[in-house]
Amino acid sequence: MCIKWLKRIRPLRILDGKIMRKIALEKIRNIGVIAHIDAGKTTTTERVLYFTGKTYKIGQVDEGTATMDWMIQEQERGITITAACTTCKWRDININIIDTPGHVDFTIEVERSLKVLDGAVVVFCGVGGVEPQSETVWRQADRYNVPRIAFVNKLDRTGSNFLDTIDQMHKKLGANAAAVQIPYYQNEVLSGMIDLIGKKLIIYKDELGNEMETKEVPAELLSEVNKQHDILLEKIAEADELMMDAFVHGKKTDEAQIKEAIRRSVIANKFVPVLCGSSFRNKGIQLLLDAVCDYLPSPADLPPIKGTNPDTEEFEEIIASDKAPFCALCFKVATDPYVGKINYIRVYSGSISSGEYIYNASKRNRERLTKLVRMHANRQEIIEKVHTGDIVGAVGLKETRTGDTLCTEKNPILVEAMRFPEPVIQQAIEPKTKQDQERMGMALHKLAEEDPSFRITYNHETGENIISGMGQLHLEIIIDRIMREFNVEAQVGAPQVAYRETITKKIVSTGKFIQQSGGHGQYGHVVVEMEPQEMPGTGVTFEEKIKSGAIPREFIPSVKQGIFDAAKSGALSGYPVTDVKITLIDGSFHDVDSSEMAFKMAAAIAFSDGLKKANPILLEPIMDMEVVAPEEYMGTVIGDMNSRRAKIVSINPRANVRAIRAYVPLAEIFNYATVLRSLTQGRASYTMEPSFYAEVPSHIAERIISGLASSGARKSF
Ligand SMILES: Nc1nc2c(ncn2[C@@H]2O[C@H](COP(=O)(O)OP(=O)(O)OP(=O)(O)O)[C@@H](O)[C@H]2O)c(=O)[nH]1
Ligand SMILES: [Mg+2]
Repeated sequence: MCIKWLKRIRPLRILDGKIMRKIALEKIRNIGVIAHIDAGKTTTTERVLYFTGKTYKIGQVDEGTATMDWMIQEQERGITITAACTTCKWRDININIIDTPGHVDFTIEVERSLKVLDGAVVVFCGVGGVEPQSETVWRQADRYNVPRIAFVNKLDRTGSNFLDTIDQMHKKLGANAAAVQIPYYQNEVLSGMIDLIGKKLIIYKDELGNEMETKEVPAELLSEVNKQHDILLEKIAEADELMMDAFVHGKKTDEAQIKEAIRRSVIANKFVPVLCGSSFRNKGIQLLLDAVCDYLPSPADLPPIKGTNPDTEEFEEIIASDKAPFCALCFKVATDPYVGKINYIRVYSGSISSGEYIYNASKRNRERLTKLVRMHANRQEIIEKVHTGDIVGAVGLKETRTGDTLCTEKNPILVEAMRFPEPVIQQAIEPKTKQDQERMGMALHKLAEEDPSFRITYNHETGENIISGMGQLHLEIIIDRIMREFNVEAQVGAPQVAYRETITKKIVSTGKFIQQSGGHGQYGHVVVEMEPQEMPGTGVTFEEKIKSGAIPREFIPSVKQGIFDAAKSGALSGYPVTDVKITLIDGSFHDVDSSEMAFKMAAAIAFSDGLKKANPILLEPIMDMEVVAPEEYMGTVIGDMNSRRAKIVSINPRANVRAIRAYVPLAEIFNYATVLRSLTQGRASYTMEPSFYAEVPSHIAERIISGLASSGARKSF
């Protein structure tokens, strides 16, 4: 009897020595926490870990004890830098959470997280409302079609306004959002919330938020609650047919029906329920967790993702099922001091065990998975097997990089790659000694592998290593890591703008690489059309329209390679070239002397010569900037902005301050934090993010090209 029973509950997998059964797909939620900087993402995630029993003590961002902000640089600065994953359980649902950074310099972390997540909790600050970076992450979530719920945080603070934040979500984000709760204050202290679906009051009984009591809605609030309840139903009806039908025909809907309608419309990405609370005061987290389970999709609820078969180049659907062939996407690479390189993967279909071989369809090679780990911020738990829907760490994959698809050799598939932002700022870095040079080489390689928005180049003219990234803070953190983690002493130049070059005229250019003086010669000849891209931001593209075999097919990839190599350095000042459309239209070859190398060289010559003829210009990054300052400083701040070539877009009142939105060239706002502090006695704040590239005015371009505007003071570390 006993043996039989034991057999029946045979474990399907072992987790760190503990017996665990495989989790049904419907019981999984893969969610991200996204928001403007400082909105309270990490504070909220720490509370989630506490209330789900994952941690026994609440981690505090301000004390540097947050589990999710584990990097020393995060703890010192009180900000999140790297997206951290963890897993917890609420009710019978397993939740994989990724806490993302809000600072725009680390936008790649949001981008890669949204790529693999099934749903998101968007946190808003109840005082700041919909801040610029909230708009950015919202647009990112739109791009990946990620269903979301909203949590308006910091409602304990004076000046916070829950309903106004929802109003801003309508106006600034165009979101079909409505409150499913409203905050409840007693003597101006946030003490609970009123659930608008069931129309009941939930009061917190203790500071830690462990005890809650459900009560009737106080009579004086009934009319407001009824009004908000009706608005909620109306908004859901806009997104859900069944609800619309009930609404139009005046049918009564019960609590369960309303919740089902919310779930359907959230998964369809047509509605955003808005919750409220204060993570710092431990209010609203349990209800947020309920909403994550009730409304956000499981991997089974979403339509299958599409991939391309690399052999046939045809689209194929990847079915979320353990029975389907294995397919996963590597979305992050990190180096752990003990485990070594960890590839974070999201499994879209099938399952795999440690020790098995996988096929990297992006690199077209086989690699062995030596270990599988479940990530808890920077800690790992060893697991034997991963299943569809899981987000885990894989160890042992030497060649696999961010964006690579892992699958089986029999069923190769490529999941659409993610977008990596272009760096806007660069800095020279020189090691002090020979030993430092070796260590720095290793450090730069490892860091670039972890972070696709960080690039390394070598300036042949000056003999300097140049590091490029998304902003001053990004490079500051990279330099700090090079010094501390890799023990490198280095000198760094002042941060400089990463300019770009482009062309303004359509031309035809010819490139010849012909050497025929005795022995085996070289013969490459290409004719290309070069024109400005219609859409800025498209980058350099290559198309081939060769007629009647003027260039044999086998040499076309070399032509493309030659062009992309040459595009790394422009005609004016050697900055990378962007937004040029190249069409290969003609050329010729020699039966014996033509080689891949000869065509690569010929293409590079055609491109470089063409650039000079096509009226090249210099482009600079323009930042979308918001300065929030008290009314009395408006004149000073605007005056200063005007002296920085800023174009002011809007000035809006916000609570008791004003928000100025402007486009400013990055070159004009280095170290703006210090400037703004002294202009406003520390009473203003600002955020900015790269928005687009624009032509540098000619008098400034001349100075940059002649080298006058780009010398930077050296800093030594
Ligand atoms: N008063 C109040 N302060 C809060 C609340 N939630 C977070 N904070 C504070 O806001 C600051 C930022 O909180 P974080 O949790 O680090 O914010 P974040 O969104 O993770 O920030 P980044 O990851 O750097 O973008 C900290 O000082 C928190 O203590 C809240 O509900 N009320
Ligand atoms: Mg954070």
